This record gives sequence, C-alpha cells and structure tokens, in this order.
Amino acid sequence: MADSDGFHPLDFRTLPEGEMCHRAADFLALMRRRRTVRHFSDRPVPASLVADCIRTAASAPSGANQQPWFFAAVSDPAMKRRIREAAEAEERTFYGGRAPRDWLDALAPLGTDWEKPFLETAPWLIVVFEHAYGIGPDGARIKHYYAPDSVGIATGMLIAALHNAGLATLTHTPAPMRFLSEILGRPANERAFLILVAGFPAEGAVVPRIGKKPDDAVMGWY
Ligand code: IYR
Repeated sequence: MADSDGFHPLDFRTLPEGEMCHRAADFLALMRRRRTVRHFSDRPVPASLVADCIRTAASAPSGANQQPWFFAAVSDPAMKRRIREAAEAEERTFYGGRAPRDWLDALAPLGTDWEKPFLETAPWLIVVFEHAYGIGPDGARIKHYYAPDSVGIATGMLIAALHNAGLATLTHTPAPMRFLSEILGRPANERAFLILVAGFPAEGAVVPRIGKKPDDAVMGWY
C-alpha cells in the first residue's frame, strides 16, 4: 500500500525462534525482579532517562489512537512537598476512618499507612493524567474511547520501562486526586490517574514477603 492512502509498510523484525525464546525468558526474569518499593533514596536520576521512559509509555496503543494521556514529571522539591502534604491529608482520613475495615485488612500485608515521605524523598513523581475528553481546534469537546483502559496500558509500559532502566517504582493513588490538577495547573479535561514514584530504593529497603499467583491460576490453554 502506498503512502498516499494513509498507510505505509510495517517495520517488523522477524527473529529466529531460539532468540525469541531467549528474549521471552530474559524479559520474564527481568520483570519478576520488579517490586513495588516504598522506601526511596534521594539519589538523583537524570531527566533524560525519565523522558525516554515516558516516551515508551506514550508509544502505547490507545483507543482510536487518541493518546488520552499526559505525564507530569515532578522533581521540584517545593512541588513535591505540596503533593506530599495534600496526599497525606487525604490518606489521614482514609486510614483514620474513611476506609472500611475489610479494605484496611486487605492492605495490612503491605504495611502501608498515611505517611508518604517517599513523595518528597524520591527524585521523581510522574503524575499520570487521563484526558477524559479531548479539545478540538475550535474548542469543542472530542469524545474519547477507552481512555482509562488506554492510560492503564500506557502506565504499565511506563512501569516496565522504568524497571528496565534500573529504577524502582511505586504506584500511588491517594483518593481523591483532584489536588494534583490544582498543584500542577492541569486543564479541566484531564484527571489524575495515578502517581508513579520513581528513583532508587533506600539503603536496606525491604518489601513485603508476598508472591504472585501460580501459572494455573492466571492462565488457561484452550
Ligand atoms: N491509597 C492508600 C491505600 C492503598 C490502597 C491500595 I488498593 C493499595 O494497594 C495500597 C495502598 C495508600 O497509598 O496508602
């Protein structure tokens, strides 16, 4: 098909099957070492590295290719402090009574509480925003398709990219997250989806002794 009809040839690189198997196994081993980290060091991370990981996320498939996302990479200490203060205010009410007992019981193995020092310690907070709707050149609203799903896919790719680059991450979702739009001055059509904390783990960081479900619980062959 020619360029003139809106299509061009696919750049697909066929690999020998042995190499395919090695790559699949190597990627599995890499991704199995990913852990959600809640103790971060203040060791800096170059913005260029974070930018490449965000570019990876922004390459994700999306409904009608609308790319309904914005990634706000925050390293400014004053802005991180404001985000921490607002998030902790929400979390205090969550842990202090808003969360039902069964939710708190489900979180107990993770050892979380209202205090979120990592929001200031970690070098980067990547606030992922979802475009609930688009804005046309004439200012009219454009309907978005599968926006939350698309942003979820992009966020998964962001987590994988950061891990692959040698960084630790934490998915953090203080609720409600409206304060993030205010602090970052984002427009009304964007909603905060999550905060991805990224950096190096603190010296001696620990993670909960929890595991993943076995193969037979997560996959079936038909
Ligand atoms: N947002 C709270 C609570 C929390 C909820 C879930 I679901 C988790 O997997 C972890 C934490 C917090 O960040 O502490």
